[in-house]
Amino acid sequence: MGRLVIVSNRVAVPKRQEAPAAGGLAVALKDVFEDRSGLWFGWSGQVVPEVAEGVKTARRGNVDYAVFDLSEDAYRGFYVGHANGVLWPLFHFRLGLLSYDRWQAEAYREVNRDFARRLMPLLRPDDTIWVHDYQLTPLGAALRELGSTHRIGYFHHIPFPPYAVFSALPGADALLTDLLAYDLVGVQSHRDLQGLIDCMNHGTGMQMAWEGEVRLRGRTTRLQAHPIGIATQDFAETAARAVREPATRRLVSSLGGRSLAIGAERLDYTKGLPERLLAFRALLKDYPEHLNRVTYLQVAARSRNDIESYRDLRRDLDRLAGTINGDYAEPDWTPVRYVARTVAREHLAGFYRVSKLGLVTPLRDGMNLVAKEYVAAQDPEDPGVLVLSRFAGAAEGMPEALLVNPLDAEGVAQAMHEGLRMPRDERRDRHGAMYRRLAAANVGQWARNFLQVLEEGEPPSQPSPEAAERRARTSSSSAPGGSSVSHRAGSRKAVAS
Ligand code: ADQ
Repeated sequence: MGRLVIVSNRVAVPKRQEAPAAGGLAVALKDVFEDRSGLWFGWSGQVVPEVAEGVKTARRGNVDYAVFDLSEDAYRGFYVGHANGVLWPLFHFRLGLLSYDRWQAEAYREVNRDFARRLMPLLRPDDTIWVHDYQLTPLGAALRELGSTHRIGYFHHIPFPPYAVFSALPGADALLTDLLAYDLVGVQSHRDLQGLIDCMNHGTGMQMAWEGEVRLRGRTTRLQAHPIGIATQDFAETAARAVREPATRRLVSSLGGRSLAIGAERLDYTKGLPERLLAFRALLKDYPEHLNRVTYLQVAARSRNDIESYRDLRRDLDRLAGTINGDYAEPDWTPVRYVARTVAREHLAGFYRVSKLGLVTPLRDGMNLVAKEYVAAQDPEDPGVLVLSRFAGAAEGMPEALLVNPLDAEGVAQAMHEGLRMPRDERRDRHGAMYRRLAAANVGQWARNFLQVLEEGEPPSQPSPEAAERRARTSSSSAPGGSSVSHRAGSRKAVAS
């Protein structure tokens, strides 16, 4: 078997004796890298005045790491400007926050070409390449330009909107066509797959339907949903241990017997933080029995501070938390505890476990791992309740959560109220169903499934019932003209003319 080459925007080279990072891709790939060797390639996270040729390398276990630095201009144009100032809001349906600049769009493409130029000399003929996320969408096409004939897969971690939204991006169709350089394009949910297929149908002139395949110049590109998971059992064990640790015990004793509601995320405008604070205020206003009985802990790790909309968000949150506390606090009770920094993973796991409510209410989210971690962390005998935005990819696989529209403060407050009063049997039933599903679909399995389809062309084991239903519907409607469509068992294939 050839090597697995992972390409991600930022690469943290582990210190020599370090265990793999507790979260993220490193955990997903841990098992994969036990059986095969690999190369992990990407930006070092460093910005330097003089960028050197080539890459810096290090070997850890079976994996070679190869990283390079970015210049200040590349960092501003590619990363801050186009990736985070244009693509991030675009993919999260926030057109009003887009600040497009042609120079930055060109920097984005140039940095992708630079990734390709530096990677090509490191590749072996039988390598499989797996590219990650929106910063690197055009990388596959840039590698093909340089002659790569490898199997290349791409996983898109964030939502994929329909074409009516996506086409707001200048050069939208070129970016969609770039996706056809991949052998497999994975997204998080069936809703995202629907968006991606809608974009492909309108933006590339090719028609396809559910679990689509597109053929262009002899290459078949598959488009599929591969919902990412977490290391479920591992996280559950960490949480069970963490309740005995001082950090969790101190938190519990500080509550003075009150219930705890928790939210944890990066400080990002997609996560619905101000809306959640407003919903908590509605809880206190509409259901006064919770006054002085429930405390809301919000842990929000600062991120992307050099983008204006993130600084504005920070200011809004500071003000809102202050106002709610000013209006509702008692001398012995602060309704909102707001911690704007990262918290050690073990502590977070313990905090989830002692929280009666997990509040995960993004306005849009590819998946949202916090929702899964919260469920994994619960005591199965006396679990808390997850209040979950229907706009998180996680909602597709967690129908037993209390699903809410995060923009409806009173509706979210009602769900919080219901969660705080939910009988134990019902909590156990809902939690058990979600936990079983999470345990069966952990993150190592996600990586193996994706790679199996990429390397062996096997379809994913079971389409969701929703997808099967939609597929039945779409296969009975006729495809518009412009490309030939051949029917196969359960899917359609589009061939570019
Ligand atoms: P993110 O937008 O970063 O990821 P998410 O999936 O929730 O969002 O993952 C965040 C991770 O950071 C979780 O493991 C969480 O425990 C941790 N975390 C959050 N707040 C923290 C804090 N204050 N301190 C310490 N740790 C904290 C992107 C997409 C998601 C997709 C993932 C994975 O935006 O939709 O689920 O990639 O594909």
